[in-house]
Amino acid sequence: SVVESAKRQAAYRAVDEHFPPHARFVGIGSGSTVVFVVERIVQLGRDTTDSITFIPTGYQSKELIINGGLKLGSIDRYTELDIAFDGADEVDPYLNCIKGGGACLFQEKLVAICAKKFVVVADYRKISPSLSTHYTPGIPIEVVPPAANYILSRLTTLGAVSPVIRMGGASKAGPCITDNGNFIIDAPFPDGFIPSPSSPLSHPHKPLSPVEELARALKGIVGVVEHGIFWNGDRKPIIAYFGMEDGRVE
Ligand code: DER
Repeated sequence: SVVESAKRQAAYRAVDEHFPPHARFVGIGSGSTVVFVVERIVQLGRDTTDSITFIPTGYQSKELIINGGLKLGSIDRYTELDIAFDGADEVDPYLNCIKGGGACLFQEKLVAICAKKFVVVADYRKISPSLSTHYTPGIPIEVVPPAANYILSRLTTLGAVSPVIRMGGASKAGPCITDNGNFIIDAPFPDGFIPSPSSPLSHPHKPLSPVEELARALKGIVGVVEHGIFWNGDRKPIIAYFGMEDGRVE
């Protein structure tokens, strides 16, 4: 399909252009686009990959690494990674992202923050003028289950519209349970966030962008483990590759 080839194009270009020749530790994200990242890395051949340890961001990612015949490591052992590749659910013009559609955002963010370089790969559907306008479930938030209902009420006061606990759907009765044993709340902010450059930590007095304001507020709510807003400001720049409908990669 057009979307599948767009994912593959983005993933292949990202690996071709950013895979460090002497990498030792590489983070592998979750979702369907990162599948093509692993596919491309495997194509580099064992002479290249045998000296590298690959760090997963959850059970699906772990399976990807194992099935690719790649050496599996873990983030609790290796916390300084050369690079991490991952997908995203929505990316604004400043490369602020919403992640968590696959409910893996906690380990994804942990691996991303430990990587010298964080590369997002996505198809054209993820490009958005303002976060939470195209990805309508809104911001995924990992929460400790007993706090879920309290957090739902706090999110409403922060402007979320009908936030919900993500259910397991056809694959599981009751709430979705993350790889860390927590719930996910999806918090829609239909008005979106004014896209703006992130304020690097080096300029703490620079006013925070609206999405950063919310990110900080979310972390202040008792019971919130982590949220799916990834932005440039908190660390090294995010690099993004988008597979377009016409086959181009941007
Ligand atoms: O949960 C996430 O953030 C994943 O990276 C995922 O949502 C990316 O989506 P994809 O399956 O379209 O790559």
